[in-house]
Amino acid sequence: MSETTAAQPAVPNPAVQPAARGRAYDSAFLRACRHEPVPHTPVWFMRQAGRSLPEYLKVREGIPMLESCMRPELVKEITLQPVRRHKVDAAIFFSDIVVPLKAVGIDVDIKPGVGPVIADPIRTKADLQRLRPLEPDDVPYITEAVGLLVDELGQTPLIGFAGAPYTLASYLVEGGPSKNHERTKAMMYGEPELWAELVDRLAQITSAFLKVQIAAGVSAVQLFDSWVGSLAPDDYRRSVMPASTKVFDSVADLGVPRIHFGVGTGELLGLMGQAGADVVGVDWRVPLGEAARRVGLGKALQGNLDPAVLFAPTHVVETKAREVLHAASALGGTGHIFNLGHGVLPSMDPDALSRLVAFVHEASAR
Ligand code: 1CP
Repeated sequence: MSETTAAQPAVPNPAVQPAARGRAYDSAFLRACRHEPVPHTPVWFMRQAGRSLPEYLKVREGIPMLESCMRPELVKEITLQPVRRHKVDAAIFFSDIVVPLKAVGIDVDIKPGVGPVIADPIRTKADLQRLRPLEPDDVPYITEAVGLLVDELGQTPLIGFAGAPYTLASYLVEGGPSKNHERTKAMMYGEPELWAELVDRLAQITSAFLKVQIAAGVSAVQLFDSWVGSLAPDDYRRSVMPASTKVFDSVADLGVPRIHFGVGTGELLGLMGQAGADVVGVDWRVPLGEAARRVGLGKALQGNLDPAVLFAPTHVVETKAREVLHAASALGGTGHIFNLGHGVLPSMDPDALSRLVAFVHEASAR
């Protein structure tokens, strides 16, 4: 089932203006976001910073996750680690999707081995009052850390990010990570007005958080809607898409490409394409050719090697990576950013990731 059936010629996206975005403007990553020719296919990995790297574990020792996100020098070091080690084409800012929630006063902690835990979940109209708008002054450490990084990264682009309203709502309503999102969906289906106000407030917080990062100098932004794949298309269209579109619209004129990513979103790709991003992230369940057909004209694609492939022998990783590159080049050879279909897993061998970067660069050299 798909929303769009047109083939996918390379069409430069007029929404991505050639604004002066600093020294990274001509990088392979930003060129690919804009559907321009590239010297090689750019590659980066979601969750490339973090527990797969011994140097990360070392600098994080004894520092709680959310505290580490508020220390600009530490954020700079952790963000740079995978760039130094793997030679990826982009850095992703080290932070977490719950940082802006903490910044507006929500009592949230990231528990080791669990993830974000909310002390008092948001479940009633009265609870919503605790979700006030985010102001730039709430996150001075973000502005400072982005500034340090942009200076240090030079021509390597820095990707800023935020959580999308649905995924943030799932943590706030459930109180923590959840498999079935039952309380979240109960509110979405059963109390549509309360739900609409919740995702609308989250859209404001997310927009403001992205704008702070853009003002400080990030070259692109990614909206993570990691858990939205649990919804049927009609529910997504009705209950989630307006809030995500609001976020994309709010940063449309700021000169940076907007990436939209979720997991298990095969049936939502058409709608996610319409929600407003310039680049759509694809997980490994949908081949890139089919994803392009569903997403529609003019959008670049990001993805989509199954992360678990990295646990297979090197020749298998390379065969599977080559399949992804072939699928992308069949679409016209522009507008592809190589990535995994979801994040790096903590138990992955960092050397396998470095080898994969070198392989993608070599196999895609034009
Ligand atoms: O102590 C630790 O090392 C905690 C592990 C960790 C890390 C390294 C968490 C807890 N967050 C992060 C950093 C992080 N989170 C980054 C920057 C690093 C990078 O990408 O290189 C990013 C982009 C995120 C975004 C994030 N946080 C998402 C969206 C991405 C995705 O993987 O889908 C989500 C869903 C979260 C919530 C979260 N934070 C941490 C965990 C373990 C989780 C997931 C929990 C769950 O299963 O619900």
